[in-house]
Amino acid sequence: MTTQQMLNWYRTMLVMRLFEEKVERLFSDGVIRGTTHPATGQEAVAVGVCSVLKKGDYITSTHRGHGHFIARGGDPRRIMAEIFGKATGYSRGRGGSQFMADYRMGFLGGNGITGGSIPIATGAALSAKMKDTGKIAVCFFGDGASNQGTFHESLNLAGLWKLPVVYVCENNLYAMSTHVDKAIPIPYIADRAASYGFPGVVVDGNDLLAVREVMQAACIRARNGEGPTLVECKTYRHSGHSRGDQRIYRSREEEALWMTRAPIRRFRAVLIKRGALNQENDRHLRREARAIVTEAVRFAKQSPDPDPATLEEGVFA
Ligand SMILES: Cc1ncc(C[n+]2csc(CCOP(=O)(O)OP(=O)(O)O)c2C)c(N)n1
Repeated sequence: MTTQQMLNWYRTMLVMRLFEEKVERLFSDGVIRGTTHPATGQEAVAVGVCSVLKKGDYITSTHRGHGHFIARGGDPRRIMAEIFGKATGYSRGRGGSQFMADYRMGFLGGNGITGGSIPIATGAALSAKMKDTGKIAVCFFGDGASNQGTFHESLNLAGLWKLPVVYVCENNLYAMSTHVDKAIPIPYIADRAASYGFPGVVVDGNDLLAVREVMQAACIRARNGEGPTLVECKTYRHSGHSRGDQRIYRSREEEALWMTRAPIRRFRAVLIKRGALNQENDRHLRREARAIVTEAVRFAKQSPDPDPATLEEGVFA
């Protein structure tokens, strides 16, 4: 782990945060339509997880996936263009916020169906095993998704067949407005892995280096043919579930408490303590991150709309 790598992770978290804040503003200003699910506050999970992956490894994402894509090395310009519905977007403007993918880089897509990407990652891991490609699959999903049947069916098969997959549960305490304690009768989602014969680990999801450490062990297991791991990352989304959510189901005190554990500020403190970050390079990295997001918006705005003549392309019936 070099200083440069750590600074790159820090900058990626800044880009994720500024990107989400920008998207929220563009929606509330009516520049882009539809809805969006920001992942502000969950940056350390995405960056920590992606920091240990190899080129070609598979990822599946969720309805809250802009940051997953950015952390995996997706081009923020094309991610923004997709949210704008433009032809230059990752899904040629047809998917929008929740449905962007790039198969060439192994990013198998976000998913508007809660838990919908869990069997996709499991299938990708099965293909990697059958073809002996050495690739692994990583699957992001929320605490709510871990109550879906598809979660249990997927984990059962992955455990049975010892598939090279890491299940990453971003436990941000809420599924829309439902607190996890009202939905799950056990304290740790990670414990669910025991039913399927593989380890489950709980980690502080707001601590980038802790996430990385746990993921490193899980990926080694997967690559060695020892099978899956379920990693439960305890985290918190700073914003509402989606645009327009007034957050009446949780207290401002709870939010303030979690702000003290905010992942970017925490990682910044680590970098300062290690002598890697000072006022000057911090300002420089922030400026760079802002420029990346500004350029993404410029690119998206100037990109063409999809050609109506291509309307039926990619439509299967
Ligand atoms: C099968 C299905 N059921 C319900 C919904 C509506 N829905 C959208 S997001 C969401 C909550 C998901 O919560 P969680 O998995 O914890 O992810 P988070 O939003 O916290 O990231 C629900 C219920 C859906 N999209 N798909």
